[in-house]
Amino acid sequence: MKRITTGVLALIALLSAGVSCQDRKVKIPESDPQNPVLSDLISVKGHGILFGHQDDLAYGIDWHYEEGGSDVKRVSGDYPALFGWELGGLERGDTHNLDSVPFDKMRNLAVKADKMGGINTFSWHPYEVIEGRSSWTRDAEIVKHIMPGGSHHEAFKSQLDRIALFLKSIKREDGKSIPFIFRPWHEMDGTWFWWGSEQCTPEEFKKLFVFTVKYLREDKGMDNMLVAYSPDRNFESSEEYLTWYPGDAYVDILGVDNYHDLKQEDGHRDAIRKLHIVIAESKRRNKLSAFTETGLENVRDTTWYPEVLGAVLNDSLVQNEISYVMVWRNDPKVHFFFPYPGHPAEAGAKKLLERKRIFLLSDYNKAKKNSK
Ligand code: BMA
Repeated sequence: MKRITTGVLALIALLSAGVSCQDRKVKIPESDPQNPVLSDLISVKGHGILFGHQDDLAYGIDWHYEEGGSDVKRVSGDYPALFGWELGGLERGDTHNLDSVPFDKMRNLAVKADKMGGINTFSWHPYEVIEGRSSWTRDAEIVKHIMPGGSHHEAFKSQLDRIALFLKSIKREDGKSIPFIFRPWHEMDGTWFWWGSEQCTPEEFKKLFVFTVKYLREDKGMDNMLVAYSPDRNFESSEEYLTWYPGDAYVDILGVDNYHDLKQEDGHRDAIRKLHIVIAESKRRNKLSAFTETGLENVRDTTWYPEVLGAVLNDSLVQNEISYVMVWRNDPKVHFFFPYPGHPAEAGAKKLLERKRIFLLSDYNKAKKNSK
């Protein structure tokens, strides 16, 4: 019975997603329900929230590029269901990203993640193309100069060409490029990136987002790409959340990044309230929703996983609607967001990941099977 209900629900969701796809102005052949990542996420929605970790397979505390390595697995016994990767540096032709991950290794690990049944999601902290400054450049007008008609538009397109070349080169054994989630121009409601709220207007930002997605999909043929919209937590209403929203044709997953609220006393209530806004908008638009980035730096509170993030993920609307939650990377030299064996927060994180409705890789693989 459960299987039949799940199947019917998935079919309804697929059909309704299909309606929204017809409204799209750009032709997105595989970003409709045929995209396997999209249809899998739709089919398991409400059964469990996928747990994700940035750079999980690449390095962790006291190890890097070890076969089978994963801090999430070392603590919980299983890999995450979602694997985050960072592209910053690729746009200028670097061989390693800004966190020293070689793109060749990233490609192999993303192929492995896909083969194991996981989902890959890519963030991007690009160097700007005018003077080559980092994403954290606050005192320069960049966006308007890289748009069509701007002085550095062609150079910006070359940056996107490099991104496309790499993402298309991540292939399955049958030669097909793997489906993935791209999350460009994130945290635009903050002031720390050159595409942030003080560095460009919402209109300029929307043009940047639309241009990026259209260029990658239409000119570069990246029809295997889902796109996530993820402001940081600086909104209190749907209107504020949508200030930078580029339009339904260019977004598949509505998300939010939120570290700040979950550092405050009782901040889980604020985080839940904001996720409810994200969920309401995603439902209105027949889109998926996600908690695209979170974490507590160096996991300095042992109750953070089971009681703080745990409280957010226990909220019934969040549990029924959010597709995934991703915590940030474990860099031994800079900062880490998931505990390692022997760390005081290990038991609490394990406890959260043992919950029935939090999906690690094998839970996700089982849920996909059951929904078919
Ligand atoms: C930030 C930090 C930086 C890193 C950047 C891109 O949140 O982790 O150290 O360079 O993300 O991954």
